[in-house]
Amino acid sequence: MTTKAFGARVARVEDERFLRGRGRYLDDLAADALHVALHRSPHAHARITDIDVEAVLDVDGVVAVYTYEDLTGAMADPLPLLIPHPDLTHGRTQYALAKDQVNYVGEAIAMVVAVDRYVAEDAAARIVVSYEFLPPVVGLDAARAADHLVHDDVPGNLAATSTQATGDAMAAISRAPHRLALDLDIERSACTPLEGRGTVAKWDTDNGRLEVWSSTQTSTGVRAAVAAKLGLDLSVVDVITPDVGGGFGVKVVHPWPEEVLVPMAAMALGRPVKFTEDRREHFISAAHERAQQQHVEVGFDDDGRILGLDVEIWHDNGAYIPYGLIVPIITTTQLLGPYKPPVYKATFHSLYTNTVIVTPYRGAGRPQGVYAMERTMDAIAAALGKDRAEVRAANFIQPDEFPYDQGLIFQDGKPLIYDSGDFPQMLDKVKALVGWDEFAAFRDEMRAEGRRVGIGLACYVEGTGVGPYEGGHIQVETTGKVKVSTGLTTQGQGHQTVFAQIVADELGVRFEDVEVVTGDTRRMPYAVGTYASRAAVMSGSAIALTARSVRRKALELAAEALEANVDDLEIRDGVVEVRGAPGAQISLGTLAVLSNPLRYAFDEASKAATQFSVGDPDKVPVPEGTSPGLESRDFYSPPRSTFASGMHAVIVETDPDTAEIRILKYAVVHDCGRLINPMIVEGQIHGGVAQGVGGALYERMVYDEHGQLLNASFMDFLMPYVTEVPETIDVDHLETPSPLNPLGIKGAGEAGVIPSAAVFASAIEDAEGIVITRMPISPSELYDLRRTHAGSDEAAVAAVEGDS
Ligand code: MCN
Repeated sequence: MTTKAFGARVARVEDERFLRGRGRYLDDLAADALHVALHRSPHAHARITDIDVEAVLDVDGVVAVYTYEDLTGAMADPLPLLIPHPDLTHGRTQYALAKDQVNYVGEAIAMVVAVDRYVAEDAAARIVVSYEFLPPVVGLDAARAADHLVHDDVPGNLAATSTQATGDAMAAISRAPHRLALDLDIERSACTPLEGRGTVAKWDTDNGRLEVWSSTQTSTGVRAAVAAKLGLDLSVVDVITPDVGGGFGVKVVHPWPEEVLVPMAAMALGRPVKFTEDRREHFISAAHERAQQQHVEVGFDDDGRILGLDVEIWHDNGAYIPYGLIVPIITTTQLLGPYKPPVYKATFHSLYTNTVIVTPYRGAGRPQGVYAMERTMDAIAAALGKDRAEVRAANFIQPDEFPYDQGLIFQDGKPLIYDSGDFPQMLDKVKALVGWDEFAAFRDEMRAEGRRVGIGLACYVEGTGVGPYEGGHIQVETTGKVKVSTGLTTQGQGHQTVFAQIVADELGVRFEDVEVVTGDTRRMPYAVGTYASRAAVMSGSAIALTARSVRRKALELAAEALEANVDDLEIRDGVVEVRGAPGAQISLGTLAVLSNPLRYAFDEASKAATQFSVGDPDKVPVPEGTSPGLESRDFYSPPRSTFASGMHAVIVETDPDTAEIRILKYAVVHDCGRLINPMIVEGQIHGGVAQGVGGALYERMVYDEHGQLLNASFMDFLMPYVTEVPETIDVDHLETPSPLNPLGIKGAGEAGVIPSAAVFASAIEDAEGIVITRMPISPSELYDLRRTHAGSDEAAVAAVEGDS
């Protein structure tokens, strides 16, 4: 191996294209396409008694209009429930177009196809739907009360109740010398990527082939869903993911109604059709996450060591549950973080509400779990009057305890076994980075100036690189260029760069000679998708294994051509050399020619190849079990997930008058095993922290009691600007390689956002001396909290019960 790209701060190859405006996003495609607009329900809960499309039909420029009545075959069935679970006893999914009932504002009822989006929207507005109103169930309190039901046939609004336990937690808690109970709340938010959802479809009538472009996180999933829904053979459907302007989880659901409706219309009309979601549609008809109520009971000893932990969670899954129970399963399992309570029990209830569906958003249930656990750690420290870092350290799994089995089942259905980590060292690092031990002096200094500051800490463990598999295909061209493809998709994570880094090292070629394609089913039809911070582990490993196969093949061919021993060969910058024999060499491009017994001299490489001979003339040119071409397609499938970890610390200043919350310092220590590209990982962490700042301090979905989303625009939904995100985020890494994959890597893509609610709650509580139990928290809420707690000494220990 002569190059050293793995681990280097290589600049992203994709950036030049993006920065020069050469990105090609969904809406840049198919300029000649017809456009789709959806008529969406303005009501949160109603029976549809009539749909009148009469007024649309004579609108100039309208080509077609569809309602549920026009759906046939599998299109008329509800959309799939992607991840069933035995505890999901009442799974409900929506129809591509509402059948006889709507269950949230924004649910699609009719689709208009027209010459442009303007005509389509105007026409869609002319559709008259008659409703019989039903009482909306909005928010977890209403769902739990179940005075009204979202779905008639789902008692108690309960999609599922699920429990995992390692023993009798309440018994352990009742025996503990100290006990606490906490009631916590975290609100709904959403990932709001820069680019909304979108789909283009073209039906080739002559050849019976369907081409679909989708701004998706899983092109193979969309392909399978489209084929199944439209009754097509998989082999006639291609799905291609163009550049994607952010996904953050929301684009992993498949198929979205529009992803099957658009191809259906393209086939029916024989013309390209396009749907591009607008911002308001994204707010009201894509997906949200986070909303949970949590009740925590904990028993602990004098050192703050947990002796028993019992958690009950009420999770708002919105009107339907296409993605199954993944989010609350992650919350209840990942809640444990770097800690090892000897007895743990967690129960969650997943509840229907008449609001937008909830599916994974970056972090996917972990921010809520970490919030519950870290609030608990802070409460234990407060109850015992101990340092918050010390209490955490007392509960850490120790470095010599890996692999550590938490005794639960993780989201992938496999045992929750942590593969590696070093939490004590990580805590030392984050304390040093933020200045934990110097903070008391800093607080005094600030106090003397009339300023109020607080410091917070939050730790997490993150299961990444979830299976089942991912693949890589590598082909060396006769020019020496190396073409790589993997089936999962890219939304801005820099995959073209990192996968090229892996190939450059594994194959021994120049980084610049490697070109990576993702998310194109024509190039790689077998793939899963980009979510659960899995691309580096899954596709990275698959590509590394593939590169090793190609390397083996190249060396075997070169050994024949150079009449040398394989062990004496090395590959440097795309040229195979015989060690110690200057001049005895052959390029990979030439080997690519020799690998294909079709020996026409089309190009320079072919001419150069004529001086070499490979293959025994007495043998068949392509013996059984071999294949022509210097290429390979290999797959990687892990035994189970690998567990990354991290700790964040923040110093905030709260304004004594306005309650404004300012970030003075933000520190992150992160362990994602071996780093492929530290610059990209840091970028991922920075982006995640920015999203986390939004989630902790600004963003929430505000529904009124009728189920109307009151802040469905960026005028009202507050995303943080650069002015709110800390200019400097101090990041330090720890590398405990994963023993589960060939490169020792763990995922990193969600890390930045996971502990945000927890770490800000911790810091604001520290600054204010007021227990924080609801997140996010805005200045006006902090102001109200201050007023409620003014003069109340017991405020800081409000949640304490038992004898502590
Ligand atoms: N990486 C690395 N070394 C490691 C681990 C990761 O260099 N040890 C690099 C990877 O090669 C990749 C990036 O860091 O370039 C993130 O890797 P990984 O953790 O595997 O995550 P994925 O690539 O699978 O991305 C998914 C993850 C998730 S789940 C969400 S949500 C998310 C995220 O990443 N959405 C994103 N980051 C995003 N970034 C952008 N710009 N846009 C999104 O929609």
